[in-house]
Amino acid sequence: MQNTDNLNKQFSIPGHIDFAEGPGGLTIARINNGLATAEIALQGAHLYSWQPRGAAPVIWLSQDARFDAGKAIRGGVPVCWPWFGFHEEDLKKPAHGFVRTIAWAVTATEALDDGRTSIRFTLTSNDHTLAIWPHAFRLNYTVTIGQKLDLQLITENTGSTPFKISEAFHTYFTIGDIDGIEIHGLAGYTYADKADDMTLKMEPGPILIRNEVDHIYLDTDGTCRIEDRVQQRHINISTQGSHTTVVWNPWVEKSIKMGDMGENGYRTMVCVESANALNNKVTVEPGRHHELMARYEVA
Ligand code: TA6
Repeated sequence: MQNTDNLNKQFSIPGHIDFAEGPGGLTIARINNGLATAEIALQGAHLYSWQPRGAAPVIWLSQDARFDAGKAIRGGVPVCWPWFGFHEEDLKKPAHGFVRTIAWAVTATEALDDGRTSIRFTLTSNDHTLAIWPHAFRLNYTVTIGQKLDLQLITENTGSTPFKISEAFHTYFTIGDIDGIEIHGLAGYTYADKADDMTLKMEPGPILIRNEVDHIYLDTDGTCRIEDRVQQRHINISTQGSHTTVVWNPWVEKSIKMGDMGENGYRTMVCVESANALNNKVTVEPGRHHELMARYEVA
């Protein structure tokens, strides 16, 4: 386990990135360059804050988020891997896979020529993961912070048999108010409605959210946009290697059940998740790799 002293010795870059003890005693990376600020917990390589200079925060974090060892942080960008949602055979296994609640290693940091900062997290299969999921893998997750936010998750199959994954950047975005947004770019796509027994439906136009929404859009090209009338901005989302897009807002009842969404938290957040799930699962052959990338930009 890397501690803040050896992380700072090996990977801190003045004017870009350093490491500290964050909320709940979790080790965090703090990025503060001329272009933006961000914070990422090493647990789950979980980015939970990103604010471009001159803009309001873009990534939402619940006021009641718990930063406990082994507990998923409510908000930010949970990395869901090697399965999205519940495990298909064993409901006792953690929802959204196991990588968002275990420690990743920092393996590189870089100050880029254009002023951005990148940090790479690596997670390699071990006895703990093999006991949950019997495949050898290496994950390299590179986060690049500037006026845009770039996420790149590379899955390598280091074993001798193919494996199939579903995955997502389960990103919580900050919005002015849930009544004041529309999500564009998913019209015409078929989605499975998780709040209605996974019934397949067609999205007719821009998405308005007036109750619980849990839509898994299939065969998408991953480009979409959140139009936020209250904050008078758009959040543009573009991807590579993603063929599923999930739109989720828990609304009132589900928020109360979840217990860590904060008072009326559902009103200031929406999840738009760049994923591969359901019939968009990805098979990775031995020795091969698969990339999932997303870029967020405020306009
Ligand atoms: O992506 C939407 C979803 O699958 C919802 O069904 C809800 O379960 C949400 O993820 C949050 O899941 P979590 O395990 O983080 O509470």
